[in-house]
Amino acid sequence: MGPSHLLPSLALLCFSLIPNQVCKTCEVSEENYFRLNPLLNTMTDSKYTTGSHSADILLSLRLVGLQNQTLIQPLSQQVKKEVRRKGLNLSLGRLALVTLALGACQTPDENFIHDNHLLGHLENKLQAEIGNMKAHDGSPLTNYFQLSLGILALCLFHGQYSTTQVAELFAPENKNYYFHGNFSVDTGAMAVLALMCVKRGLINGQTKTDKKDLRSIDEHIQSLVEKLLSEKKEGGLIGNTFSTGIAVQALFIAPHYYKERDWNCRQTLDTILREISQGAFTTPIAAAQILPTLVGKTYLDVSRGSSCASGLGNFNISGHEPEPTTPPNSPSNITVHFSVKIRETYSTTVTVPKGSVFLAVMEEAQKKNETVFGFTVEQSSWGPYVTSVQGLKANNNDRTYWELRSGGRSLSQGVGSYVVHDGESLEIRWSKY
Ligand code: B12
Ligand SMILES: *[C@@H]1O[C@H](CO)[C@@H](O)[C@H](O)[C@H]1NC(C)=O
Ligand SMILES: *[C@@H]1O[C@H](CO)[C@@H](O)[C@H](O)[C@H]1NC(C)=O
Ligand SMILES: *[C@@H]1O[C@H](CO)[C@@H](O)[C@H](O)[C@H]1NC(C)=O
Ligand SMILES: *[C@@H]1O[C@H](CO)[C@@H](O)[C@H](O)[C@H]1NC(C)=O
Ligand SMILES: *[C@@H]1O[C@H](CO)[C@@H](O)[C@H](O)[C@H]1NC(C)=O
Ligand SMILES: *[C@@H]1O[C@H](CO)[C@@H](O)[C@H](O)[C@H]1NC(C)=O
Repeated sequence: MGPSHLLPSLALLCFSLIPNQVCKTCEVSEENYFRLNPLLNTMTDSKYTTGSHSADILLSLRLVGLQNQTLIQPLSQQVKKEVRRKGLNLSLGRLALVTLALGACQTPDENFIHDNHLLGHLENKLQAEIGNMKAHDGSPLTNYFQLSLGILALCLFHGQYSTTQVAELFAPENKNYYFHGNFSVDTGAMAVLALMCVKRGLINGQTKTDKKDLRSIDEHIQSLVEKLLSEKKEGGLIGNTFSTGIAVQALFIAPHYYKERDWNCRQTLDTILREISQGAFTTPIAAAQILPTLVGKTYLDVSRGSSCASGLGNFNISGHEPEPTTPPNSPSNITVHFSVKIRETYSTTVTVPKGSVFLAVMEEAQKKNETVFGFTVEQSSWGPYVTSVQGLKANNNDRTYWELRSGGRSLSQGVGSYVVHDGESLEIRWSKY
């Protein structure tokens, strides 16, 4: 019996820990599945089918039990192709997502993991991250979100990892949980998922039990859950719109660590459903990260084959909603202020069509003055990520990055998604996280 059988399913947890009522209502009910359509449409939109997020989409669709092979098969091919093409150049987190996606729901895809020694590669990449932390003042090659994904994949598929190392790395005071001193909800939540899996392995005797490791892992989970709950916002979001999905997964899987009154799950669910209808999850990856949560699934269900059959099952994707009608003959322009801040601030004013995203503003500015506003992006699963401006490159070892800001606040979307407004003051700032 795998460790996954130790914890009762979510439904059973509800009976034992939280009044039945609360739990039943904290999942989208079948008659409301249509409210998930915008998510499924975004995730399966053919304009996004290539790209580095296939694993995230495949994992999400499999977790919610979607059986439509017309959708699943091309994604599965895409994921395998990515591994063959990029091989060991995949980051720890991408490799972990690939493993989770191919290993989910006990399909023949699982063989690919073993045939291509993905677990061995994950083990090596995890050690490389730890090596980098030793050489660079505790900074990993990537980040703690990816370390957690790596440990989660190793834990679920019985790879090798040291629980002592995990207990040391994931102490809640570690700087990698924080950006600018702010607790990163996404990072903390992913750590809770990984730690809960490791804890199950220890209790279950899957991994050799060391009482000290077990105790400290337990304390870490407790403290991280408290931090997550302290990031609860009015309306029930935890962190922001995009971190709430993973945060809720963490709270689902760790119900012993908080009291019922500490969190109104229903309120969180309702807010998310409202945001879906308002079009908040328009990038496939954002949709993929929230979807499992809404049907009560967590990444720990990956190794629970049976749970894949439930959920959305043969749920029919309704096909595409009519695109929101933008009046075709009004290409009106807007004017925005844009500046690059390093030590000095370099400013300009540019005109872009109404409805443009941040990236369009940067491109306009670049046309005006390549030296000052020249920049590079890299495609990532979330869209274009700004890697350099004026030739100055972000570096994980120094914890430097290009931060997007508007009117003095940090943005919660990237240059490819954030729609700019007339008269807005945008800034891209050389920052340390
Ligand atoms: C770690 C992280 C960062 C690190 C990345 C560097 C590092 N050390 O790894 C730092 C702190 C620098 C960062 C910066 C930003 N981030 Co960030 N980040 C994350 C986090 C926690 C994990 C990403 C990850 O490794 N995923 C797993 C791997 C396997 O996937 P990946 O695609 O290969 O990962 C790469 C990209 O995700 C990229 N990346 C990280 N953040 C962002 C944001 C955008 C918009 C893009 C296009 C790419 C990108 O860096 C990763 C490592 O190379 C996610 C949380 C989440 N829920 O996904 C937020 C998250 C993706 N970031 C987010 C945001 C908003 C940003 C910023 C735009 C913030 C800002 N105001 O400047 C900037 C990016 C600006 C730019 N230069 O283009 C949002 C995106 C929401 C959205 N709808 O677009 C998320 C979801 C956090 C949140 N809940 O708000 N981020
Ligand atoms: C891996 O990355 C390196 C450096 O970015 C590159 O030179 C090499 O060709 C890549 N290998 C593969 C198999 O993509
Ligand atoms: C950190 O938190 C403060 C206070 O909530 C907020 O004003 C600031 O924008 C946050 N910084 C970043 C980069 O998210
Ligand atoms: C989905 O559509 C198919 C064929 O159109 C139909 O047989 C099936 O019952 C539908 N499933 C659901 C859950 O509506
Ligand atoms: C499966 O997905 C394809 C592609 O999106 C779609 O055309 C087809 O109707 C779906 N089948 C069912 C039964 O939902
Ligand atoms: C918007 O700007 C473009 C390019 O500068 C210009 O060709 C176009 O006429 C402008 N449209 C309006 C409505 O001002
Ligand atoms: C770009 O801006 C810099 C600094 O303001 C200035 O020295 C340079 O002449 C400008 N180049 C062009 C092509 O306008």
